Amino acid sequence: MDLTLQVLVSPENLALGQIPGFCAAIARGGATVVQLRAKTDPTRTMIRYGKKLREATRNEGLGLIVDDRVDVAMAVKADGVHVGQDDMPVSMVRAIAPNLLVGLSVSNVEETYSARLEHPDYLGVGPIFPTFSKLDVSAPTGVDQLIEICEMVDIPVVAIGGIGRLNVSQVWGCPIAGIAVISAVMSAEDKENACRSLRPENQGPIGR
Ligand code: TZP
Ligand code: MG
Repeated sequence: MDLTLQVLVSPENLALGQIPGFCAAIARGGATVVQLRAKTDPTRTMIRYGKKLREATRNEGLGLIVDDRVDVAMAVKADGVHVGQDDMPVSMVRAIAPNLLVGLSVSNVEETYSARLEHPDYLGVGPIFPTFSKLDVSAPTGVDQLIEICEMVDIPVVAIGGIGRLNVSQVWGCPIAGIAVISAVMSAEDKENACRSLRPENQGPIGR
């Protein structure tokens, strides 16, 4: 899966009826993956929403990852699931759902030591910068520690948290496979251009 640019959505920031137009717009802007991250919605809402996302992402050539919920990921035929430090261990996800790509979140070097032993397919690292989009976040990882983490693993690293147009070039300066964002795209009026402005090839000489 191309992990370059992932956008996190939920019924709170994207209405069900907007899903097809949204997926088309972000795909034009260069997004590669959509992640369904719905912390408070009932399972049935997630399924209905996730099925709509699956249809639209498939039409636009985008990947689909579901946060936390292995059952929902399987039910909507997502490509992957993203688990955190308190979620289902990677080995158990694999036992239940051998075909799902599995991402695991870490915030720092210490968590990366144990994450390596879990053998996820990719690592989500963050929050890189301070963010208002997640309440229970750890201290910001920072760009220097992000580089250190990239050097500790031989799997793709996806940076998340507080990433926007003004600081994205710093992150693309690290040996990462991709970035994941909420507000930089979901708060923008023009979501296509918001995605375009985050792509590595659009960062000028400081970026990658
Ligand atoms: N995990 C770490 S930070 C974060 C998540 C889900 C929120 C990212 O949102 P934003 O608006 O891109 O900072
Ligand atoms: Mg989680």
